[in-house]
Amino acid sequence: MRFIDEAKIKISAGRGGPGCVSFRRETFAPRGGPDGGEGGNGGDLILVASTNLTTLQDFRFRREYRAGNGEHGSSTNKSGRAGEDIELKVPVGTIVRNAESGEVLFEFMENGQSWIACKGGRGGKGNSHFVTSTFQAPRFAQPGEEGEFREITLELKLLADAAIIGFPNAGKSTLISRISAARPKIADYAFTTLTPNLGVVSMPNYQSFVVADIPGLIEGAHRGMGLGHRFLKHIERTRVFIHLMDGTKLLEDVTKPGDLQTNIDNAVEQVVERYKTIRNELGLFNEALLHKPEIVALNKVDLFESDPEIVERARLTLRRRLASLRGTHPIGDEPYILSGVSGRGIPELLQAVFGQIQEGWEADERSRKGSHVEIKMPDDEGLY
Ligand SMILES: Nc1nc2c(ncn2[C@@H]2O[C@H](COP(=O)(O)OP(=O)(O)OP(=O)(O)O)[C@@H](O)[C@H]2O)c(=O)[nH]1
Ligand SMILES: [Mg+2]
Repeated sequence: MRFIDEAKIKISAGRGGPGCVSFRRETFAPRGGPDGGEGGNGGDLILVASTNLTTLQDFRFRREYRAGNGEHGSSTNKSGRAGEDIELKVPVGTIVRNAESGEVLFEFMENGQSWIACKGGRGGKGNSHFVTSTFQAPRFAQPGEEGEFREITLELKLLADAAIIGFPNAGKSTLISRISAARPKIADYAFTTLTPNLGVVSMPNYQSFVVADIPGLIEGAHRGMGLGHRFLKHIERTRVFIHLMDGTKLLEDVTKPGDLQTNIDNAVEQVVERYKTIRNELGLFNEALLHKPEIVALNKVDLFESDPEIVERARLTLRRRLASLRGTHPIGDEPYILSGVSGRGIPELLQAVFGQIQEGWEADERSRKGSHVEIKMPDDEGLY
């Protein structure tokens, strides 16, 4: 399935049905009064968020949607039938904008949330409505109102709690397939992943969070190099990044002849350079991304499983180097040691990630409570 995250569509509600002009004509009431009923209301055009959708691709082929028109009113004061509503499903995380001005009209943040994007026109009143004591036989009725019309753009930003980021080939897709039911393609070439993948990670006590595997980022991503640019916006709403560093190069370097620590220092330096490249791209895309919690992990350590000393030395060196960059990111100086293949370090990583997510949830809760004003009501005795 293609991942479509933008669409421009024209939507309109239904027109109200016209009111009816009619007079009662019956055998024993030859000059009966007006009995024209009102027209039915036009249908509404409603957008509804659904977690079953993950892209806006349904809107790629069809770009115009119109709810049903209300029907004419008829004699004997019968109202016309209302026009049918149309419900368009959009993925959770969709932002609706006025196509012309760019103004945000609505944001869908929860499953099942709905918004009437275009209100149907009201049905016109029939002639019976206009009868007064001095005006007994109106020969007119009201036309139905036009329904609302809008041209809108839909923009999808994934609502994941955590995003896995890193250079191409860092092992992001391998990790998401290990920790969730997502099964993206995995291969040993760059840009295997072309669109983000979402997965749900189960935690103890029936808790869970949503993680996104983002296509690889490279230098210039913020300008559109590689695939990064199009997908960077999807990480804007996540609470925490899992920044994966590929340990393969480290293995190559430490097995070279020469002093082991010098080799490790050099190898770690290269890992850190790549790390800085990605941080730089994040900041150039949106400065706010630099202030999000980030958990750093040195991946593919199964490659040197046979030599625990190398792993530990690499970890300490990396830790020291990241600490020296402190200030550019909040908690990145404690690198995790990881293998998406053997599973090493995954429980600890998930614990740390979930801890950050929970902190974010709690902060949201506090700010919700903060804006809540409690109004005291007198008790039975009228006392406060
Ligand atoms: N030894 C080892 N290899 C790994 C590990 N994780 C991933 N790989 C390999 O690294 C290669 C890239 O893995 P992917 O999971 O596709 O990497 P990615 O980061 O999603 O790559 P892109 O989608 O291209 O950005 C594959 O050949 C994987 O088998 C790991 O923990 N250990
Ligand atoms: Mg991938």
